[in-house]
Amino acid sequence: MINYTEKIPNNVDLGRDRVLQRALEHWQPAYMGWWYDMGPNESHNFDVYLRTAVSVEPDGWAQFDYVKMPEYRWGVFLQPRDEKRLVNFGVHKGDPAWQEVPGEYRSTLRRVIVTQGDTEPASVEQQRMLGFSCPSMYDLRNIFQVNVEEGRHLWAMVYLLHRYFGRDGREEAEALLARRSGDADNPRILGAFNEPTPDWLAFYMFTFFTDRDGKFQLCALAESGFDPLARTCRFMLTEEAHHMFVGETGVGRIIQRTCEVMKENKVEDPSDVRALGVIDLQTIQKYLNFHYSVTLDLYGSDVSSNAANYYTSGLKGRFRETKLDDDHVLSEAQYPVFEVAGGRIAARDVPALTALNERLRDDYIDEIADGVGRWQRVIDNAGIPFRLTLPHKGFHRAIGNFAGHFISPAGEVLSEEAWKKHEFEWMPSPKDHAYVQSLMIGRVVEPGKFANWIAPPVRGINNKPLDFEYVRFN
Ligand code: BYC
Repeated sequence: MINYTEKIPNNVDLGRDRVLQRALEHWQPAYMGWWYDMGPNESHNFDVYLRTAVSVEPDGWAQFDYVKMPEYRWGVFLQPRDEKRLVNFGVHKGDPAWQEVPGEYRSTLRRVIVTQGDTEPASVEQQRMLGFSCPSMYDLRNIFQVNVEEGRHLWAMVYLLHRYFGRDGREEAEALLARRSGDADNPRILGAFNEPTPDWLAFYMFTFFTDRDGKFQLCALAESGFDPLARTCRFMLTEEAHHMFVGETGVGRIIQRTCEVMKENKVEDPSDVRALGVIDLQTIQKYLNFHYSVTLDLYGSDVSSNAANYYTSGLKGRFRETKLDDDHVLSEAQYPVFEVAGGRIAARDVPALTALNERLRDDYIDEIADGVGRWQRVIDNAGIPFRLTLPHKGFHRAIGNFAGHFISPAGEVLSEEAWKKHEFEWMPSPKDHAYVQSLMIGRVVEPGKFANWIAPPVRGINNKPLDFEYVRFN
């Protein structure tokens, strides 16, 4: 069970390690300072119907109650230790999993943990203004739940930094509160986390696409031979599932509402659809193209010696590593990556070890395709002849083999000029953004009411009715 009687709730017996406890208690006020500055704007006094983990077991989510977000009990929760766990891949395969950081991997491991940790506060910063334009109290509560849990994920990484990396770790933990999403001088580490999330369609796309990168990266880190990292990530994954649910159902509900309005009014042309105050399917496709492509970049270069080193040293595995049926060393295996050669996109086999970023990206794409298929069914069920498609994975990429090339969503290699001509047929234009923004001025917060551009969800949170007061504004 999680101990909530301590200043920092935890299930790692923090009280036994006074030095660590003091270090984290020292970081805690800095974290609170960051939350007050960069957490959801003007929300600090709201009572929000949040869930809090009471134990790290799968059924440990029973606790729902009103909480003021600054009083959310952020803390340190790891999945229980399996004494028999081994390093399951790479050159140390078969050794007992490490309970301390191996000296030779210290800086590499610290870097991976910092990169993971950096995304968590970044996403909170990106979303901090959205409370002002929420489509319902239900949705407002959901974004707040996502935000407090991202804050908790930051705690998870900061615990590892403080506990296992001494002074360097403490400095990195401070730096995590100093960088700012989109800041010109001190930005967040990875590209997608410096993009604005200006509206709710972007928020749902982000939680569908980018939080799912979180899932896949956490799954790869949950295979780590460094056991505390693996155990931390396992528990973070249980929190992540709700975020992706918010994204998938959010976009699904927008599509559903658009389809309802199109059918009722027998319109198909995007300008007619917009005149009725809902988001046309063409704009939804453009948002999809944008969020998908910037998220694909988060997997890093297609061919990466960093990724090979992470794997060989046993620090970061593949998706579902222990379920895969091979040697878990990858000394002989090959994997295809794509590149632009002679004006065309062609596959080339490379050593599988160097293609681990690409492989994780491909695993991710499979899951994304299923989700987009579920959105498509909403459109099909309405009898509307529109197809949502995933663009080619080379489209609009800034990292890896496709960076610097101009690939159309269909996968043609174009000149820069030709690509630019079509840019705003494929990606949201300033006008598209302005239209979506125009729907989202002011918030809808009467219990049970939803903005015109989104359908209500099928059910409420924790079996509460849709008109439940999920947020009390005081
Ligand atoms: N933007 O060898 P390469 C989440 C850099 S999301 C900017 O390909 P590597 C969440 C790279 O750092 C999951 N720079 O990279 C979601 C390297 O720099 P140096 C976050 C980039 O190391 C929603 C250089 O390019 N977790 O949790 O194989 C809400 C060469 O790169 C980018 C993780 O990412 C980029 N997109 O792979 C909240 C897991 N990509 O060495 C939370 C930890 C690459 O030249 N991170 N670079 O200075 C990693 O495993 C790896 O750092 C990456 C990159 C997979 C991201």
